[in-house]
Amino acid sequence: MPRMTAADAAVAILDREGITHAFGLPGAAINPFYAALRRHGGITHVLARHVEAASHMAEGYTRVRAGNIGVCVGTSGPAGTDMITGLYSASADSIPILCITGQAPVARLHKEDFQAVDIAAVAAPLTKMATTVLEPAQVPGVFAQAFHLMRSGRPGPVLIDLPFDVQLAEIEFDPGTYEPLPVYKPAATRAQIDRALAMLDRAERPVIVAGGGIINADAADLLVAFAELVNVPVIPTLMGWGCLPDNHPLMAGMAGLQTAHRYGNATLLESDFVLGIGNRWANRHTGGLDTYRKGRMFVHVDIQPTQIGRVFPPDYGIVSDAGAALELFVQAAGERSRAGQLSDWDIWVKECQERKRTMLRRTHFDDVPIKPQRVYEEMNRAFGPETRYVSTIGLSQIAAAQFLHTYRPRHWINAGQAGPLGWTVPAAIGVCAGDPDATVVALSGDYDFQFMIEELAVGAQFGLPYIHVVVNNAYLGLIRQSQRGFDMDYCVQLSFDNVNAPELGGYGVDHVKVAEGLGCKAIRVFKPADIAPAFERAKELMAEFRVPVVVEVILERVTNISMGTELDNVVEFEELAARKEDAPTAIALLD
Ligand SMILES: Cc1ncc(C[n+]2csc(CCOP(=O)(O)OP(=O)(O)O)c2C)c(N)n1
Ligand SMILES: [Mg+2]
Repeated sequence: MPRMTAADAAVAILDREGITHAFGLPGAAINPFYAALRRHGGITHVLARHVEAASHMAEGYTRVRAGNIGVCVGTSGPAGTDMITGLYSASADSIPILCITGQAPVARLHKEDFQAVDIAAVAAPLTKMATTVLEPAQVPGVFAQAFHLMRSGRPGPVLIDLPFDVQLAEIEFDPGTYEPLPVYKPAATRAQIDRALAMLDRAERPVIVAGGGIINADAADLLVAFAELVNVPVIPTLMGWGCLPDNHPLMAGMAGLQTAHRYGNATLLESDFVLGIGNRWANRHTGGLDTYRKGRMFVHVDIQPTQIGRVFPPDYGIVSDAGAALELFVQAAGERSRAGQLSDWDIWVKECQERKRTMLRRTHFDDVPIKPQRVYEEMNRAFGPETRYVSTIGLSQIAAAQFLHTYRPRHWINAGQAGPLGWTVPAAIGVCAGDPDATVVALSGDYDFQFMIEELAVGAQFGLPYIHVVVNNAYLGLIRQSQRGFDMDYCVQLSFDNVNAPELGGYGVDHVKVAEGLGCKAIRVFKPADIAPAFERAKELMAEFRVPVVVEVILERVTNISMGTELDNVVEFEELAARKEDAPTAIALLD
């Protein structure tokens, strides 16, 4: 039996489980693990500049490809606590990441040791498992269990905390015969699917709400096949966006309070039946439940049994992996279709399409300073369907969801539920590491960008090029807008006269200089006509220098973006599109 340190065994298991990348930074308590990484030599390590960033890089890496699991590594004490936000974000969005931390030696855990914190207890509510391994011989079993848990049921993160002496202890372990544990995924039965289809059959105006579970299950093709077979419009959630292309005739728009389309909300409110697959009924999607539920019947398919009925009791619930359920939905609907037993919803589909064509928001403005809507219009023109967008939170993200287009699963990569500021730069770097050939375009408000701007250096150091669009209003824009309810504009201004950059006219931080200082390229734009050339130049710079390229767009300071508290009271602050010239990059044009 091969004898090796527990840290060597851990790294060997990472390899056997398909891990090729790790994001992190060393410290004294995790050095034995780094020594094992070095001896192994087969895992690419990306050195983050902040440990929280390493956890977000891991998340971006997981999200870009089915089967990926991002690994983040840090030392004891503050490194673990820094990664807590990443664990929260990953667990909230059902994304598996493995967080590995160093720890004080076992005998010193209760003796005021430097940087010894009970990280397993801190991480417990945010993970599927969080454990400090006290016995070296348990290390292989704990890692095997971690991968089993991350991949089984509703995916989510795991934390493994390794005391210094546990890492160094020698154990018997044979990597050659190591085998990943079987993965558990509940699957719907045919009887359950038939029951749901019978309920669907009685509906007059049905919709499918397609959640992120479909993307996690890598089942977007099955969703499209099923929707086409039954000819039922699809409303993706923010996490499900991209599971059918925005230009698909059955893409009815997103519904919600903020990240939604006018036509998506109108169609949801017109519907009388909702089949939710792999979704959570998150409140940013549903708004008030009375409005959301009124007059409609609900079927809910979810991989986690306890999700059924958690937000409201559905009329029928099915516990299933989204992919397993959709396979049966396609099979059963195919049989009904061949037997001529499917209802005809053609008129309803055409009504949904008409709403998609007519209920548009205006994007074409020529104002200086630039209105944000115009930026998204230019992005739609400049970036093709292969683009993987990465974003976090803010008016920037909300407007992006309203105006950008997504055509493929895993091409809208967003921290949907936790929305931690600072997520965007490191997540984009993780996406680039996970898919080096991808066209990656990140989008941040100025504040999100400033949170973890230092990570740009990681992109420059490791040759991970992407375009980062920064929409700068010198405001915590979303919070400024929500403070209207308190009749205040308090502690939300990012503007100041930068003594080194008077040309910024009071917009504060000189993002171009900071980005350049970190080894990246950067362009600043003040006028609408300069946005498109800036994007083209950014593509050239990215190709030439292989570093992140920032395009900063100086926006008007105050723009309120459409949002509301109920699906039927979303407030529009700008004039709506009246002619096709008002929204020239909308999917279905007004004419
Ligand atoms: C860690 C963290 N703190 C606070 C918030 C609350 N928050 C959400 S959006 C926002 C302002 C974002 O400003 P910016 O990135 O400039 O985007 P804008 O809304 O101006 O487009 C804040 C403070 C958060 N999401 N995350
Ligand atoms: Mg801002």
